[in-house]
Amino acid sequence: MQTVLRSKTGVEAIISPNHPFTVIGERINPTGRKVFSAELREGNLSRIPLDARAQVEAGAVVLDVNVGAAGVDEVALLPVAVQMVQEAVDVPICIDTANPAAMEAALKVVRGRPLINSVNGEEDRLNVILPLAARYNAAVIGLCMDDNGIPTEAEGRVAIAEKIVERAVAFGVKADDVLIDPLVLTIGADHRAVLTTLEATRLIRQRLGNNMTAGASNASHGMPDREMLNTIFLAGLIQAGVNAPICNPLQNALGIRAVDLMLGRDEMGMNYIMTFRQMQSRASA
Ligand code: THG
Repeated sequence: MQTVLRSKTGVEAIISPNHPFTVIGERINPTGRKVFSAELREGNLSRIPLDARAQVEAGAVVLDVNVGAAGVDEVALLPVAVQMVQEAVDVPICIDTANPAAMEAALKVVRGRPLINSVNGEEDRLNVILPLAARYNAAVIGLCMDDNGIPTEAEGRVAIAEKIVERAVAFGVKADDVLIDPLVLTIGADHRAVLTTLEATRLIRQRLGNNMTAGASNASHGMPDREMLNTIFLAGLIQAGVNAPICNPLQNALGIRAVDLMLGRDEMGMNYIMTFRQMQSRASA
């Protein structure tokens, strides 16, 4: 199972179990960022190249681009944001929007081979997003929810994952190009929600074998010391089978390399040591 994404110049991000984990940087997203949200409403995108460079320096090898905030015209703004990111850095892009028209507008300007974030098991979504993935030769994230919502039991999420992969193949998207997202919910809303996510992750890894992503930082909203929770949770997700987490590399870069090292995927600890040295040299710069 191998998903290959490409940047504008052909730099590849290869997502595969047993490879070091692929860090998808989450920072270009207005969620919880009042100033950035206000800037987006005014059409001011000046923060985006800075966020792009900082995340790549910190170890992100793919960047998620999301401009979804109240009052923002995503169809107009998302393609501009995507172009700014690919001018600032040379990594593959993960296009993050729930708006199919904005998705297509971004697909038209993105160069290389992007990741579509996302489709889910809802009929409307499957029928609109999967043909886009096929037409633009993109990989796609499938969220484990459908017309009935998010299953509270792991088996329900596995069934949706299976359905998404089947439908993708029927539309001409290879199973290798479907990343499954078991869905991370907020711990503050349900203190047992993480258990379902981890169980679904293990089952999907065993039965389908697809590459997997997850938004690790979702769980910690509203809790103190989010950084601690995010890092510990990432370790659990990765051990269960997530190999391309969407996370904040400025906080989690060393934690992720630590998990790689513990799981025997970093020979002599070279990636861990290099990431540590880069962080040290940035701190003293
Ligand atoms: N799955 C998939 N895509 C996703 C998610 C997912 N995309 C969006 C989201 N979830 C992952 N991205 C984020 C981005 C930011 C935060 C959490 C998840 C976040 N932001 C801080 C906040 O809201 O408080 C703001 C940080 C700041 O102030 O700078 O926590 O699950 N496929």
